[in-house]
Amino acid sequence: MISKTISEIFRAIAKILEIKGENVFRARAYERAARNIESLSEDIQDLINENRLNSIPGVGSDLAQKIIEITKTGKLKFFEELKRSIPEGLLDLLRVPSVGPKHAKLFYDKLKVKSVKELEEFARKGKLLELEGIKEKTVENILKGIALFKKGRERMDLASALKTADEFIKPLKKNPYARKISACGSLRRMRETVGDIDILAVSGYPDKIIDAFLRLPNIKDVGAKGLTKTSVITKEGIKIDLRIVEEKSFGAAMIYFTGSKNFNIKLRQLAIKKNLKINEYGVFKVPAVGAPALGAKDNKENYLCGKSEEEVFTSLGLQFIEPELREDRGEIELAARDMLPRLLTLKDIRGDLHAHSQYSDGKNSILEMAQAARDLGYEYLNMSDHSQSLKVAGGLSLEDLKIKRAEINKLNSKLKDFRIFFAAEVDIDSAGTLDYPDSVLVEFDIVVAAIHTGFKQSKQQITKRLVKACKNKNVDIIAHPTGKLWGTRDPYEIDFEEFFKAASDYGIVLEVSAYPLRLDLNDVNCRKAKEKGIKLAVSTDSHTTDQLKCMSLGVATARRGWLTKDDVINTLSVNELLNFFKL
Ligand code: DGT
Ligand code: CA
Ligand code: CA
Repeated sequence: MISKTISEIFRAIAKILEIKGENVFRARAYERAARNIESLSEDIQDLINENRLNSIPGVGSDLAQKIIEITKTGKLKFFEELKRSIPEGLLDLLRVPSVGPKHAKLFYDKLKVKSVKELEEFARKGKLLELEGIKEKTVENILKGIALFKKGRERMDLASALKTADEFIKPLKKNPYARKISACGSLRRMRETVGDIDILAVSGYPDKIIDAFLRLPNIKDVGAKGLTKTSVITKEGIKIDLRIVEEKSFGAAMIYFTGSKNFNIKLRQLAIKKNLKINEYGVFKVPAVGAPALGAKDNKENYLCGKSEEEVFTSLGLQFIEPELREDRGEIELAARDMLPRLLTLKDIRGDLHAHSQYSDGKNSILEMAQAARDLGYEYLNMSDHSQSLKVAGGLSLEDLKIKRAEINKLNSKLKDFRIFFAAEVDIDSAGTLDYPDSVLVEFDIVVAAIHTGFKQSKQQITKRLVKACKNKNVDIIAHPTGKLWGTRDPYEIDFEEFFKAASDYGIVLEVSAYPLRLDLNDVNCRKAKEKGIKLAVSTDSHTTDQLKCMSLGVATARRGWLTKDDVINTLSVNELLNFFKL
């Protein structure tokens, strides 16, 4: 996970530069590069090998050199020197999202705060309030930030977990002793956050697999080591559990180590009702009273099945339950009646309804974005650049819009079998007013509206803004509805009852953002929205051609929210979509 190390170093550099009062643009450039490296869907090593580092927005030749140095040595000389120029503990404080450089310096200078733990103590004891410019609200936000910081240490975001798992699974796949290998646990369920990574392998030679696993780079500590399992900690502090089973137990073990704890408990109860016993080794007949007790592993006589997940589910009288559903949220009951929904798949997706180009803060031209979308097999792309007031993100003026519209018209007349929609991601301001007047909004093919400021408003105020946006007859989609940004920002509070009612009443489509740090709406809210009859759009919010590939994360989130093809509008063909939006 070298990209994580790189983005952490860049982010730290940005903060130190800011504390030292250096050029803010330089600091921001590091911050921006960090953000984009973090959300890469490709392996950064591939980019280096193919000399494509400059395809990352914000990465020029200077940063490219630094990236190469970090991948080669794990460190950056420039950063090591920079660190020496500020007091130690200060850097840790800066990792707390709600603590900016100015405050960190203040706490350090006045209170000698040297760690996050100390900061939390001072905040709780009211000591921070004695400092100039620190109000109750500031302290409240700092405590929230600390909670977020701690949570971020305990669990990781899904995209990072997938990347790390891949680093370990890929080489093992090539190992001649490994017959099968797969991730399981919350990662296979595609949960929005992952605590630790669980990997399962089939092999007749578990010791060979364990040896090969322990020789992989990026391992810091070996926690436990047994004959058929081991546990390690990576250099980034991520725990990985590996277990090796026999072929005949693979399906049973996959179910056991994938299902959430509650799912597993339900399944076991169901087995008992059917006079069966299920564990990680297989499904077994329960011997009659008086017969010898059932051992866990080598009970050859009573073994019924366990090789594949399908046969285990069948033996319990269940339909196959997709990993994303295994949370004990009613799926087992439906599987028993053959009534599970047929979940959305990546193949069903025919276009992306939220993307940015160079017109606002994207890295690529409209044509490049369209070509990349077409390469993914899509039929359309919604070019939703930011609206005018969002200056930091290059929001488009009315004049810019005219030029953009002309360019899209020209491209559409040239591109065969592909349609670019003229759109905008229009800011919903703190009063719920949209950032372009209706006379402008009406000109767009599709209007995506979203909140980008005023996150700290009350639940009531935020809900009012969203409802007001729903009522605007030009709004089609509301993007990343809860504003959550993993590790940085908790979702703002919304009265979902009221918001969903408005979306449903006014036919507003809600986004399931596939952007790795968002996944918003999340699984639970997807399902609630669907139950209210709301349609959803699974979109990537891409700022580069590369990010278009993150669609799979949004699809996974939608699947966890029980969504089917019919619930999601970007499974429609161009013509069906034109019809849907009455274009
Ligand atoms: P995480 O790592 O916190 O994101 O969540 P999981 O679901 O990956 O949980 P983990 O790593 O503790 O365990 C991996 C799998 O093992 C989990 O999906 C279900 C199973 N499992 C864990 N603890 C128990 C348990 O106490 N009873 C049963 N039946 N299964 C368990
Ligand atoms: Ca796990
Ligand atoms: Ca585990």
